Amino acid sequence: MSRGRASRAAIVAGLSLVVAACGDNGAEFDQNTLDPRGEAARKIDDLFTPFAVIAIVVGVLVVVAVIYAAVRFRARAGHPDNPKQVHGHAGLEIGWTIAPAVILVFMAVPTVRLVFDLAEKPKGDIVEITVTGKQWWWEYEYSGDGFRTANEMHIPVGRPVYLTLESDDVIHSFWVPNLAGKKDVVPGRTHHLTIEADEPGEFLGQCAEYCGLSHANMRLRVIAEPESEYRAWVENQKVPLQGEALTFASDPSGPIARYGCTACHSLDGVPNATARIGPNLTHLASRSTFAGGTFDLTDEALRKWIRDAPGQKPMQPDKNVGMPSFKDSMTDADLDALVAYLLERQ
Ligand SMILES: [Cu+2]
Repeated sequence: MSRGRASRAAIVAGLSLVVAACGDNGAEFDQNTLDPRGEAARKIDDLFTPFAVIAIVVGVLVVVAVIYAAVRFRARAGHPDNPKQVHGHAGLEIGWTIAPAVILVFMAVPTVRLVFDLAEKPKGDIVEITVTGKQWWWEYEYSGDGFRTANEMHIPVGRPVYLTLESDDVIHSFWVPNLAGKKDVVPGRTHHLTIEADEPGEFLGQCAEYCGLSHANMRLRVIAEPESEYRAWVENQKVPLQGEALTFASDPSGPIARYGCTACHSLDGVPNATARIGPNLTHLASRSTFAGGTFDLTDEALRKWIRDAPGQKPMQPDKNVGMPSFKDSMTDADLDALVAYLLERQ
């Protein structure tokens, strides 16, 4: 293969890898900040697009000028053709200092205005959710309704959702590109972010700040629903365990007690089962994914996970980060009972 062909092949291979990264994730909207589906994201996009045009125009002008100068004034035998020297030319110096400064001020004013605008707490009929970043999943507390869930956030369409962002361990970053900008989630600090969706749909998000081994497996979904469906979901989440499920989960000789599940996980309604190290499992069956949005919630995936979570997703149980492995300690019968309980009995 000639060198030209080889480099063309390399470029095509590289580009196809990049394009392959934009695969189908099962959600309707793949993380695309250029496809705004809510007010905050749209305001950012409305600022970004004209600025991108300005940047492209400036960039093209500079590149064309550089190429022109390089070609026009290149060294040629017998042709000195030196350009006229302009060093110290006051008019030019002032001109090329002021022109970029004017462009920058023109861009800075709306940018700063939007930064303050987006930071403001929305008024009216809003939803408030406290988001806690954890290695490696997201906890959502619907404080007004008194329940906690994980990774999949339900929001009502057309209502601003004011998020309070906190971290339990290291720095994370909350980002749902179709709905809003990115906001860091920093231990010891409280940040806020407003998201809002124009239409029903499932919007993908991702932790956007490297936070350890399973950073790439710290995904999230925002599920925007019409008000009535959202309310129905909230009412369902508020219901604690009852009946057979409560009996199973509270049984002091049952698998949940024997494997110490409630040392890390909450089970609403079960006495003392309020730990927040791992996700609240009360309504796990109502979610479509688990483990930080890493796996679809299926019988097989859940089985593998409970058996040996660190084998499924890089974690550090030796440092008390993530779920331990039960591969040598859990019986098949217990595993069957736990999976059936988590998937069916709720
Ligand atoms: Cu991260």
